[in-house]
Amino acid sequence: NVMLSWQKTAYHFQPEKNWMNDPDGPLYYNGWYHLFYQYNPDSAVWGNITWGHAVSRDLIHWLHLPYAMVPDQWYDINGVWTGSATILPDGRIIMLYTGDTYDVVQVQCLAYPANLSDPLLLEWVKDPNNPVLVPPPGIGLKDFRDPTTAWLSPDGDKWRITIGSKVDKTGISLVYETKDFIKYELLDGYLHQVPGTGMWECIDFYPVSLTEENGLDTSANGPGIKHVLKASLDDDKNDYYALGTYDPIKNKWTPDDPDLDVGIGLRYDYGKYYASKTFYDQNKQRRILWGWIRETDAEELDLLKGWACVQSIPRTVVFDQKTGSNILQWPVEEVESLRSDSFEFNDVRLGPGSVVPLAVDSASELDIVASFEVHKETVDEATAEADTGYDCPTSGGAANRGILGPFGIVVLADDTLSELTPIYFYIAKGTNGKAVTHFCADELRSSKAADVDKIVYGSKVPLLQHEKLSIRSLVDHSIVESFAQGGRTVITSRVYPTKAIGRAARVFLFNNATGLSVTASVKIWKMDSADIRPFPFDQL
Ligand code: DQQ
Repeated sequence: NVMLSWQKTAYHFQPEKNWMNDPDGPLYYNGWYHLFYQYNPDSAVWGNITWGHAVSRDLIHWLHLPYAMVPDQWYDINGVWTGSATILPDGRIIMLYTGDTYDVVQVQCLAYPANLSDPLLLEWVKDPNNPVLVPPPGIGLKDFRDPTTAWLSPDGDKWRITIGSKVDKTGISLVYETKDFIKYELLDGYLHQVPGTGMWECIDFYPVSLTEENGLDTSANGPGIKHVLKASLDDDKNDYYALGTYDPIKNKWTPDDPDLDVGIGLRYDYGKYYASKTFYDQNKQRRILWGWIRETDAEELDLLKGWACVQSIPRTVVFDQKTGSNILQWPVEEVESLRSDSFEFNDVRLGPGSVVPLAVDSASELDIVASFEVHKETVDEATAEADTGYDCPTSGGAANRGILGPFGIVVLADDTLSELTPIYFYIAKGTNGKAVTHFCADELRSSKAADVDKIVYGSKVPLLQHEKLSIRSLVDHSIVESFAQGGRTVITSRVYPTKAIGRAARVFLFNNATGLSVTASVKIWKMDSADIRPFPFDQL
């Protein structure tokens, strides 16, 4: 039975059933992490959008709570859409979200917890002044959504938010200033705009420290700080970010590198990953990123299985001090509490064309850390003959052999490799003649099932001299989240094996390069399932 493999994930957050999309208003309050999310109470496809709500002590184990907000007002009757939380210095919590009105206009609305002394923040009140913002002149009635977390204005007595939109094909970020979150003033110009990028959904805007490992409060600015601007492009359904500088007086953000501007440069994730949002975790002084990961099977199958979509394992986000040109994403340390039995394979030599099974069975829930040593001299010499212009998505996948790649791991495979998902590096020649390392995930042979996407994902990964190549992969039944070089390049895959499931799921090392030997060392942990309890729960 093919549907056997469509089992739910074991340690990724998802509702008990039905459809989920964007993470909303994540926050830490009084000992609990709160996650809200776009939810359809009635079906496994998008619609009737309501705010689901769950709480956790550690971002891994969750308690489902009653809906935080349902579409019950004229201004959000067509959907309580995406929004963000702001915790004010006096401890109040502000929730701003987009309402889709009875006549299908996108407006911004204000809500807050009914009772701040309830640590679970069960009940939410919509402000009687709603909607607090309607589309300004010149902005399409359906192009005005997803308010960000607020940050303090330079004089410190007002708050600013940004909201995504577009003018013709130019993606833009409008900025509003407010004292009370009820009355707003639209600031002149845009925080930023990029021609050709279309509608910007779910903008995120936050500071990162150039020198410290910790995350920063959303209002932080000054020397030693850069700002990340992220937009979710409605046109191609990917999350693009860029590093830059925020001038709060001019209210302008400028990218460090115009060639790597928002929407044309770097992505958070080169697989399935969208509508993400960060929050500052004041509990552990870190910035945490949540992202929505949709299914890549047919909609009929989602309806049959009764559920669709998961949230990523939350990731910490920091500036990459080594490269200076990207952020680093890494699964929150709490996920390591799920690690149980471990297996180590050290100094495995992988000659050209080798496939080495690793003695781990029931390999559907794993945390894998693998490193690969290649000899620099070999790479330098061979690069001259290596192929130029390699690109994971058009490469034909891991079966295609080059001089210096592919090599890496194979997950969610069965014994005979009739199903397999390779996660790998491929070294090619860049346009300047120097070696460029690519990081890919190949779904082409991931499933015998017909009605599922089978794509090769990936992109370049920056590498410093003398660095080993490294992969971290979180495998959870139908999802594989993979991080190269400590999180410089990330790929999330949804795969639906029909044979490589349960006890039959295996993991391999491979080297399909023709002109390169690599030495691999791998540590693998089996992962326990997360405890995600329905409401009402017996005990806390
Ligand atoms: N999802 C929400 C919108 C947002 C989109 C609606 C992004 O607010 O723009 O469910 O996935």
